[in-house]
Amino acid sequence: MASANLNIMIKAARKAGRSLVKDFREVENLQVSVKGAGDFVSRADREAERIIKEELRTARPNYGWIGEETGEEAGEDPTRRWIVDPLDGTTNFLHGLPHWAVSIALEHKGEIVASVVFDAAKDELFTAERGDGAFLNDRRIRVSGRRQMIESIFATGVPFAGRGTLPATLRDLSRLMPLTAGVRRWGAASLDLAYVATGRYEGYWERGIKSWDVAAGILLVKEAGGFVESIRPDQSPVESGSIVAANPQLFDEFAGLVRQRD
Ligand code: LIP
Repeated sequence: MASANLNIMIKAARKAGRSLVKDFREVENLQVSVKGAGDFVSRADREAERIIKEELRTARPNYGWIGEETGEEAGEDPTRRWIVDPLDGTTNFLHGLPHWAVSIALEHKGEIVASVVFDAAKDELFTAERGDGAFLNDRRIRVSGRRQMIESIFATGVPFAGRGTLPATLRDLSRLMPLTAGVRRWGAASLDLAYVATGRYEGYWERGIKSWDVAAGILLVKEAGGFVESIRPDQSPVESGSIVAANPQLFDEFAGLVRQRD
């Protein structure tokens, strides 16, 4: 049984998802004008955040907030805040690729306690609450049971336009690709974590990532039986800007490779 807070989050994610699906159908028509499409998607993104904020704020006016588009706002209750990415996978959305999601997490005293990642284009709703397991459309999910790197698929994000973390990511790729069944780069961190939680792939890592991209997905992986840490082991995976997640059988080997310095 979902808690009241999770139900509020699901309602907000579905409402924003409906608005985004409508806009996504328009994107193809706008591809002729790249600037037009870019502006349109920024508006769609901001509108989705507005919808989510209105829903969550109406239901829980005293919680804090951090959202990709509107930044951080303290709440009367300093122990609870929403961490929201209204449109994770913006570049995919802009290019008409149906791989993007609404991501909403609830943090309480520094811990993520409830999560929703909603892939509205595929109608896949991933949810989790601390201690209650993780679900895809109400069906319980588990991380994969694979034990061999060579049979396993891993996902990452490659920084666009050669941002600062590109050399480290290329080093990771050259180390991992010969040892695995493949590396995927699908462009939506929240879904990468949701896919680790469902066992679609065995692990995911990324550098240069924001809290709103990963907060919800982190709880999905943990509640599905997986491990998640920052690439720097002493830091928080939500806040540190780097993340490594995998099933328990492969976590140490995989994280060891990602953490290796040369
Ligand atoms: C994106 C991520 C993607 C990552 C990008 C970016 P956005 O989020 O989910 O996987 O590689 O750097 O952060 O900007 O689409 O919400």
